[in-house]
Amino acid sequence: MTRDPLIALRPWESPEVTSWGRLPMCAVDRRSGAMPLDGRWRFQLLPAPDSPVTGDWASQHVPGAWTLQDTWDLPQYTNVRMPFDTFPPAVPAADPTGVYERDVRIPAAWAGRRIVLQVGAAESVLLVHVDGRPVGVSKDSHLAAEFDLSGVLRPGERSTLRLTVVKWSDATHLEDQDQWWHGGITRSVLLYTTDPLHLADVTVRARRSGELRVDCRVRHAAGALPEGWYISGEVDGRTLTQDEDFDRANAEDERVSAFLGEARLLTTVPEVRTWTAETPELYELTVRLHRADGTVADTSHHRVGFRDVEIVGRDLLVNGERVFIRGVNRHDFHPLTGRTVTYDDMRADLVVLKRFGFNAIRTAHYPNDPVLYDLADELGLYVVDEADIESHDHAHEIADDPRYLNAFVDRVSRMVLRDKNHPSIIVWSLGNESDYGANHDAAAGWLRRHDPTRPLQYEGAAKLDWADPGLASDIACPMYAPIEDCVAHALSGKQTKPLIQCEYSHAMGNSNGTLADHWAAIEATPGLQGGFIWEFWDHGILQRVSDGRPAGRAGAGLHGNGVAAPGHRWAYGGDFGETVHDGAFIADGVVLPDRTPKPVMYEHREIAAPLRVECYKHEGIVLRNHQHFRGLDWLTGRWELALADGRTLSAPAVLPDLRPGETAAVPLPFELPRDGGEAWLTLRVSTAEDLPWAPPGTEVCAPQVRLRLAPRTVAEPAADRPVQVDAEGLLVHPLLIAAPTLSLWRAPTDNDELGGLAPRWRAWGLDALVRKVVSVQRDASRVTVLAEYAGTVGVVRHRQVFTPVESGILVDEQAELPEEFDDVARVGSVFETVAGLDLLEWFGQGPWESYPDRSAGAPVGHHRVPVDELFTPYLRPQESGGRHGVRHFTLSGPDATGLGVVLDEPRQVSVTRYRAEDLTGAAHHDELKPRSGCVVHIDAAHRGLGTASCGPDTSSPYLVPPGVHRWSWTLRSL
Ligand code: IPT
Repeated sequence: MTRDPLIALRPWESPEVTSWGRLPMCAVDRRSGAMPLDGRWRFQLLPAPDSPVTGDWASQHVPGAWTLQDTWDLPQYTNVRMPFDTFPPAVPAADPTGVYERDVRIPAAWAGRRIVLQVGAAESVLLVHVDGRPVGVSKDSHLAAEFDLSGVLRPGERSTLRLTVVKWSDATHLEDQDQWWHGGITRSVLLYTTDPLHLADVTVRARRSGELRVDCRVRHAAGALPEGWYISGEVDGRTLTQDEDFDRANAEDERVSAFLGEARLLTTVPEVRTWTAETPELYELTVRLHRADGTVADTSHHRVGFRDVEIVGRDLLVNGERVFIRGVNRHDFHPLTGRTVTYDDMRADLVVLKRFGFNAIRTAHYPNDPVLYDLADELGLYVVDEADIESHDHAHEIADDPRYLNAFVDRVSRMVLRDKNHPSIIVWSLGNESDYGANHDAAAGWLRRHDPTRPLQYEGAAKLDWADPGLASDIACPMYAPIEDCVAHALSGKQTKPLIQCEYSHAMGNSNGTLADHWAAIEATPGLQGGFIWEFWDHGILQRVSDGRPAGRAGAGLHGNGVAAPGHRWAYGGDFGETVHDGAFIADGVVLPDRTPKPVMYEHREIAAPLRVECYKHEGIVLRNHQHFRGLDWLTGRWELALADGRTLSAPAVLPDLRPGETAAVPLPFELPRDGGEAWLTLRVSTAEDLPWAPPGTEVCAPQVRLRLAPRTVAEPAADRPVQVDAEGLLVHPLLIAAPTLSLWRAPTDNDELGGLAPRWRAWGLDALVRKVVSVQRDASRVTVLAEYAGTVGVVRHRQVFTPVESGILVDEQAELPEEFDDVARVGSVFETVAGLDLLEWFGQGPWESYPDRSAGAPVGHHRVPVDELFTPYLRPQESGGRHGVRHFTLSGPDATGLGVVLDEPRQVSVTRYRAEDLTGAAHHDELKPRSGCVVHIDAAHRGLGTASCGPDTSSPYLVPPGVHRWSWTLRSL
């Protein structure tokens, strides 16, 4: 039996115990001037919290998860289901427990001061001992815990600090978020000191009118406050004044306290530069607490943004404007260090988001590292700050369980107390996927009283009735709602709340189909304001293939091209030997695990374009400033005219002076050449100045307009060059190692698999159609081949007509799909080339990957990309590398020889090193062996991507119907 009372009390199975000895949260930042305790700590991992600590110490780096640092306890991924099957609040007896120890020497100069220990984050229960004496307990894996150790740590002396971290607890049932399970101390540990007389909290309210109000709470370590203390403050050099009305009212109402000091400072900043995500203007505020003699006892620095948030009718307004929320859900994540992220990591995340047009983050699904909010204030991103509550697997049981009431209020209130001064935070969120119960209303009640300046949201309440979410949500914030439902709600006359989806457009694998359609509807429908894409990261952990262990901090490093370093792979659920796991569902971000943007990012960037080309009219090109708050002076432009004949003309653009929402016509920058065929005008828009998130010249969008359609051309037959086919009717060509055949199969995307399409396609036998030649007919120089492709439930009749023409061979194709095949992945031709053709050049949409329902961000032009760079290494290999709207292309070697293809109309084309079956059969990239030649698909029709792995499938215009499909293309040698 342990004699340690903290262990004997078993706080890991007591939901009523949220903490013991833990200080209240506050917004006074103590990071600067503190004594950092990061680095190596003595460590041992016990099989259970009540197992005896031995003399057998290893070491661990703090901050960091032990699951990523060479212990027997490895990461495990589950989504909804818990990693164990005990009912809340119980946890399994086998409960990995990390014991961290280190010695600290307290400077003699700290004598007489308050000494506070701050543990940035520990999951999921933290027990604190100093020299064997229990001093504190805390829960909530994503908030700091502070303990006043003034009487315990002795200045000038050495003490042993022990932090015991219990992995599974009653709190784990509240932290059932869709992510990896880890254990450890994942944010920094430090000690700081203050004068006994100190600022207990500072609350800043700064309005767009320039009014600033600063409320201070003052305490003294001994309890009683000394006489004569006072507060002073300045904002950007302007002195704040003491609010005497506030003092008088407190005195009259007998609110003046002997042990809680309160003071309010006021000022109004004239001609204030207001804060918005577009204009993240910050002012420096310093607050000082003085002793009666005027000396400074404590100081607190804040960066203040002047802005208002309010809901008026069904609109969420920032500074009076109905802003579009172009958001993303972001976890604290890094492929080497898990939930431990540095300033540089977070900054890099936000820089990527800004460059790709995002203006908002939901801190899914817990308060993020505190630095994240500083960066959001500074770079300009709206934040929905979410409390660490997700009881997904036992949502209903916990939402009304009074044993957890305390935890709900504790988690929400601590987040708000910590983060309330950030201008970037415009909405609070009570958590995620926890059903709806009285515990939510309790937390909402506290929140509404404490911070009336911001709306709050909670999907679990809002989903019951978008128009009447009750106390727990001011916003209708559904997840994965079909856009038609959102539009119908907005048009129903019943809408009462702004509709901003807390999650939409699930980015798993090759996904985010119909994003542009979503936004067209949002922008056209009053009442719809946007949403948060699920999610920013693909949470692949870098894993050594040789021993299956996480690469960890000292790992192989990151390449920066989306592919794991040689000998490594991106691990997903199941890869660490877990038997209970949810596979690749952890890889559903808009960036790959090394932060390489997936192609959807370019789609998003264009959808979010600050400057639009509206149309081409007789008076010229109509441009629109599509921002909410600023002009175009931070941008510069260049016109580009792409002609089908291969020419690209370019000219500098002079951007008009447009206020938000304004339009203007500018003259056509080029005399349109008479010849040259189809013509597309693109405005390449980049940053004109050096911005905190982009150097000058960073492209932010490339809006485009078509100036001329393609003329119809007819290929002239050339009878003197016969076409060769073999006995099976397969084309024989010196550049092809596999002749063009019919393809109805794509390596299933995650959406295809989880949305139930791929299983149907397999049941129809589309992955293994059996080709049988029916007839080969020669008519002069023309060869007609009829073939049948048999699946398990239907037969596709396919006809190919090969005609020699001036430029090569015209291939005219027709496929007739039986009614049974009513929704297939593609109808088209596939062939394989000889090795050595390593460069793809095309006229069509690009340069990045695009698909029929994800092609708004790929302008038509002349593009050239090495074949090896065409493919996107989605974590679980799948259909990838497609290019939409291709008119013609060449594949060439270094000597410029190779093949060329001209298509009858813009088609979906892909050129990769992999057959669809190579990709279908692989679970990770390191299993794939690139072929030396190219696998080329030319599709008459290609199904949209949709988002069916979690949410709506693609919509009907992007489906491939049964019946007759026709397409033709000309193949030539270069
Ligand atoms: C929703 C979750 O909130 C999120 O954490 C993630 O799991 C996402 O789905 C899917 O990747 S909940 C889901 C059951 C709709």
